[in-house]
Amino acid sequence: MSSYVSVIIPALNEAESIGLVVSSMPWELIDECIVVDNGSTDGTDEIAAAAGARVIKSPRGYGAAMQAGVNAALSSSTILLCMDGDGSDCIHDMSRLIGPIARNEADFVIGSRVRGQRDPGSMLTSQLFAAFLMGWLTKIFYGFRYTDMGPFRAIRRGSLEQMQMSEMTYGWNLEMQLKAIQLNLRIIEIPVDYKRRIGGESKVSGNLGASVDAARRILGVFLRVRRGAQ
Ligand SMILES: Nc1nc2c(ncn2[C@@H]2O[C@H](COP(=O)(O)OP(=O)(O)O)[C@@H](O)[C@H]2O)c(=O)[nH]1
Ligand SMILES: [Mg+2]
Repeated sequence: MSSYVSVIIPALNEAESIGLVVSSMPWELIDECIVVDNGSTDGTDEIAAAAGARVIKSPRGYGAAMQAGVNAALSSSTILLCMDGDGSDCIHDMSRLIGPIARNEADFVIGSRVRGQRDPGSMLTSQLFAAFLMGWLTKIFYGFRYTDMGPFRAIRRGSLEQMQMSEMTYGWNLEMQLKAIQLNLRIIEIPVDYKRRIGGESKVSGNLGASVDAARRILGVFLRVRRGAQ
């Protein structure tokens, strides 16, 4: 069975990187590239469109952007690949994320930056610690060991739809990981390389207020999914 792949990239004020990210898409592997913008003021949307992306708008928030991208994917697409728009994720890892799903060996393939080659300074110590803590808690409470909550990942579209995602902020990634365990999906974690952002500013890890909010959301997701609430 052949697969159709939709790439989904959330992008908020990523004018310095989004053009390069979109124009490096491996079109032999993917069928569409959706960039989800919500209020960029630096022309991110126009640059992304000029580089070949389909640009859509979404309500505020990282998870809301991801969900809007999922909803907008072509009806024919069977695999969704998520990545960031700041140039941190490496295109050369994409086929290893998509391959196991296309070959029907997995339903969810998550890239672990912790296990890959990282540019110095690309991940903060606080992010490494959060990834370790979450991996440990997930092992204890769910019986599966993740080593990262990274954004670079591929999932079977039908599996994501089953999850009925509800987290609209930075907890979206973890919600997907926990629900993947709960749904008994075939999960594979692979090492992926990680670079420093090409330009612009971090909206999450490099921003103290946003990091504290993200940590709070992530913990909230952990407790909520654990209780079985939506
Ligand atoms: N559309 C949209 N994209 C977002 C939002 N917040 C972050 N992003 C994008 O999500 C990706 C990850 O954000 P980033 O600032 O790099 O987070 P960091 O890697 O943790 O520092 C980037 O492509 C951002 O442009 C948001 O509220 N809306
Ligand atoms: Mg980033």
